Amino acid sequence: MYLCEQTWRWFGPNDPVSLWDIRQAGVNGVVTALHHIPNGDVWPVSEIEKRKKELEVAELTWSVVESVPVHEDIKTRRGDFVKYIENYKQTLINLSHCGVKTITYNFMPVLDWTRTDLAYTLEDGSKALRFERDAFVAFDLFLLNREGAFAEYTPAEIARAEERFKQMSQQERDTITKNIIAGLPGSEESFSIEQFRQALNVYSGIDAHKLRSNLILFLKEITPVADKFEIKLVIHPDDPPYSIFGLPRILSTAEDFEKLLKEVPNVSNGLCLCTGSFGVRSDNDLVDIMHRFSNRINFVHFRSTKRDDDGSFYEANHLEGDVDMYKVMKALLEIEQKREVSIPLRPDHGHQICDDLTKKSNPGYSCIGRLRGIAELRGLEMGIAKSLFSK
Ligand code: DNO
Repeated sequence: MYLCEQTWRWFGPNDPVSLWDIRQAGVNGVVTALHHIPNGDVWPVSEIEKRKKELEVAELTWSVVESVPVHEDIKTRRGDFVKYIENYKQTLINLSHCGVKTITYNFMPVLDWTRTDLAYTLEDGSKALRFERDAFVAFDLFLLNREGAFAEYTPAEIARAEERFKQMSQQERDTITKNIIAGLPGSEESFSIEQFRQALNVYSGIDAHKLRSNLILFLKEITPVADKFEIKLVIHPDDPPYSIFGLPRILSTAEDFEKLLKEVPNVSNGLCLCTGSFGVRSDNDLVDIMHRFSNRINFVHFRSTKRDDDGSFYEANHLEGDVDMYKVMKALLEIEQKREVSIPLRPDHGHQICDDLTKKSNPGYSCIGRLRGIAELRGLEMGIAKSLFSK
């Protein structure tokens, strides 16, 4: 019987959650990255080995890299993109030499994942991450003052955002600004308002078609290397899965990934199925995505979101919200039996609960909240696996 490989994200030595905490969560595999290496530089073998040794102290192994960031010059195919693609290839080779073979990346322009509220209080007193559409539009229109932004929203959205903006204290305005542009964990980029405006401007001539073709050109260069070294590249979907700030988004639906496969059928071209990111769209059928790309899914983020009617959502407990975790887990286990592999999964994000509420942690990456998540998922997995597959 093939079960998932249980993993946990760790941000390196500065992560308030220790490696022993991770061991005690009942996990063996770690998802980590060399966050201290500037975006675009080659990851040297010595640094990769050093990280592996750090993990070994707690008898943990490096299962998945999340992420090797893709430099903005590669996404825009400007500036030093040729050099950065070569560096990317070398990083893949170095990781492979060290036995680290599953590599996550994303192709979201300028910003990685985005939330407006990092401490949304739920009824039971726990805190969750939230994307509030009105607050987001208010930021875009009245704090960022992005050129052309008014034309992208409906009159009703503008009116609601105006109202929302008026109600905000200066402190709330500052917090929203920071939440959106100062960089969430793992995003590797952080901007001031002025830098952010400039970064957006770089995309003025780049629509979804162009961005997609830049991604395809990038994949055509790196997948032969990945194939040769038996690396699994897994692209992380857009979060949230639609355009923000007028920027193109090209990995928000199953069709988006299908387009990549059509152009780049190489075996290393895979998907990180993030149920929380895809799940924000009601037109994404997660079980269908799971089966449709069964040979391409090589990493899974389990997380559930609860949608509002207006495009807002908050992160729910792992077994609640809009994602049917039972069906998703069942589909994943079926794929694993068919492929005869264990696919790494991690509990993506968690609430701040119990002692998390009084401690400092990376937003979304508290210890006890994620422990609740992995414990629930592990129980779900065992229940399904034993009832369906044990002889
Ligand atoms: C959020 C994460 C993202 C993700 C990267 C993948 O918690 O899912 O930071 O790791 O976008 O490249």
